[in-house]
Amino acid sequence: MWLSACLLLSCICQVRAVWPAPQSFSSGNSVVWIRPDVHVIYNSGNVWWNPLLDNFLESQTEQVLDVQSSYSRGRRDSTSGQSIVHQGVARALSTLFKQNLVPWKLVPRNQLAEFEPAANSKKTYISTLTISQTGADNSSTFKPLAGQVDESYTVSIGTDGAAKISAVSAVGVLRAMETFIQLFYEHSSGAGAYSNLAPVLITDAPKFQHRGLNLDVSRNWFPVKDILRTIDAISMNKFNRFHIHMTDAQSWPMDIPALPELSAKGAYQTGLSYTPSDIQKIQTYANARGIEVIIEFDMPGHTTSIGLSHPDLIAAFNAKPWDTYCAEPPCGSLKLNSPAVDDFLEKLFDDVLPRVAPYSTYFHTGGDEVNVNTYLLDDTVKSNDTAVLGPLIQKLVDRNHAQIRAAGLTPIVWEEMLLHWNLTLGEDVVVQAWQSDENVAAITAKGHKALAGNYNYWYLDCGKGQWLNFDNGASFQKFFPFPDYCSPSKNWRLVYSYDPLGGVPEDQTHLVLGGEVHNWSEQTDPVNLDDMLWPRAGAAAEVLWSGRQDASGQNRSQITAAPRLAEMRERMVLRGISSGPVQMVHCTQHNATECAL
Ligand SMILES: *[C@@H]1O[C@H](CO)[C@@H](O)[C@H](O)[C@H]1NC(C)=O
Ligand SMILES: *[C@@H]1O[C@H](CO)[C@@H](O)[C@H](O)[C@H]1NC(C)=O
Ligand SMILES: *[C@@H]1O[C@H](CO)[C@@H](O)[C@H](O)[C@H]1NC(C)=O
Ligand SMILES: *[C@@H]1O[C@H](CO)[C@@H](O)[C@H](O)[C@H]1NC(C)=O
Ligand SMILES: *[C@@H]1O[C@H](CO)[C@@H](O)[C@H](O)[C@H]1NC(C)=O
Ligand SMILES: CC(=O)N[C@H]1CO[C@H](CO)[C@@H](O)[C@@H]1O
Repeated sequence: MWLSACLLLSCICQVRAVWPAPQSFSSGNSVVWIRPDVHVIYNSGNVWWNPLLDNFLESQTEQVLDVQSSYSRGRRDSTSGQSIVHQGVARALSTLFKQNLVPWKLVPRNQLAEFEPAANSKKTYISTLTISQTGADNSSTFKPLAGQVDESYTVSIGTDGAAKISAVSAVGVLRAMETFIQLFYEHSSGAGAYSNLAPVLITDAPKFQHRGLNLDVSRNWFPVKDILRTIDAISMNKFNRFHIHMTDAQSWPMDIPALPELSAKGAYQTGLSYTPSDIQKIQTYANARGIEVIIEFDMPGHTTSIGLSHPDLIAAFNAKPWDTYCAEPPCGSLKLNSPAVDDFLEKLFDDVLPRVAPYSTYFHTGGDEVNVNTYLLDDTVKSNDTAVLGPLIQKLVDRNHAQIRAAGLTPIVWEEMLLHWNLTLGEDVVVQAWQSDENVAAITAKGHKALAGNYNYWYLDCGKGQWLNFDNGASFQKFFPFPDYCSPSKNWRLVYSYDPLGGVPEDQTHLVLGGEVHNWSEQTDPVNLDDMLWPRAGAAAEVLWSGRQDASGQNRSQITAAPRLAEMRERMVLRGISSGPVQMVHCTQHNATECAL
């Protein structure tokens, strides 16, 4: 009965599971169950723990593992990676047994019984999961430059219940575990967790080295718990970078012990700022999930919030009419020819960089949307002539980047610094594009490493309409019905259609490290955060991990992606992420084929 049902529905059995798509995935339709007391063997053959019976998870995950500080204390390389694997496997198995999916939404209505194996049948069990890590981890494993960590892995499950994972690095094991748990469903009778895909053989590695999500935490305030939940969600989708657009004109939400007045006066409200221990917790929490946090201090524009505590450093502070002096109110920019600004920056970076550097290898110094007219009001410059401003911006960026390098970090800048201001940047500097695909190509043409993320595809904030209010006069008519500058909303299909390499000549594609999907937060706060990011960021995650094209060179199709993304969305919801739906249940119950056009 089960066998014939499965043959009948064998396509359903085959196409489901695993987001983002592995590079190579073969599977059958045999059922294997997994024991809740499954033993995990890691490398040397010693059985480690049993995640549910000995309450390992409860005792371990609250404690945030500080892998980098254990490196700096000189512990053996393997020890730290081993703890990361230990915790990651425990978290994954806990998800498998406690937050797993009963797949009623994935099969036609009232056919779950035909899809599920009989609960009282004789069961083949996975009783041991064998994990082999073939390489040694080092301190770069958890804060790599692009290319320094091997995230590849294999997963196999035999029809006899033999389950094996192999990876070069601890991070590869984490990626493998995310894949492994997606191969299982929860039985509706409570009989346990099973996979109906055996034999499974997956060989996988990311297409791009830099797979990021950028969250703006200045325009609206996000408590640490929302940040940590977002790190959970991005790790489920195999992202490896979390870019925090930390500071902007509107607020300065980060405590700087050497300059306490910055957040005391610049945060939206006393206390709505990240303490050094919050930042360390965010970074170590991310490291333990194979993610590197990249903090951005945007400058010289987008710095008005500094003026709330240091009015002497900021030109055109809250200048009006704002649209003459900046892209978004309140206006304000660091003065460009002021020794006091240099002293301030020295002190700021001296405080922050040593605290960030143990867990991260990049620091983003911003540089977007510099408005020339702002410097007409800068008493140290009094000019909007780019021939005057260019060398001053070069000096500011050189100063910052020298200090960043001295702290062992690598700078990232927005594209304008290279493409608009024509700055001379170090070879190490990564340039982040946002305005067009042509600009990604222009960055690589200049020999720089680039990050893609064209706002026409990968800006998740677009399409909510204007946040400006218009009176009933001419501007009301002109802006009616009030779309924002990048309307319409970028739905997951559009996000999925984007190729980070689009427009980049073949001989320069190696310079595209990957890309980032962005959420500017003018209209996002903790209440709608998950729905703004998911499932759409997941669509970018698959492009970055699996590539826009599949193994045969064809563009990946929405029709085959939709059922998998819909399943992933269900799994994310069970894991505490309030993702919006991919489609209506009718489509998900029919493998999306009924909803194909
Ligand atoms: C499910 O979708 C895949 C991919 O489009 C298709 O090959 C398969 O025939 C579909 N199966 C069913 C049962 O509709
Ligand atoms: C760690 O190993 C990677 C891969 O072999 C290498 O690129 C990196 O430089 C190493 N880092 C350190 C600190 O040794
Ligand atoms: C520079 O300032 C002058 C007024 O001093 C103004 O006429 C001109 O439009 C400004 N240039 C730009 C590029 O905005
Ligand atoms: C940068 O170079 C481009 C191309 O030569 C030029 O069009 C542009 O005006 C330059 N920008 C500045 C700020 O000088
Ligand atoms: C594949 O997708 C890219 C955009 O990502 C598009 O430019 C190209 O035309 C597509 N190719 C085909 C054959 O549809
Ligand atoms: C790099 C970048 O995207 N800068 C700005 C572009 O527009 C958004 C939305 O208005 C701003 O929030 C960004 O600061």
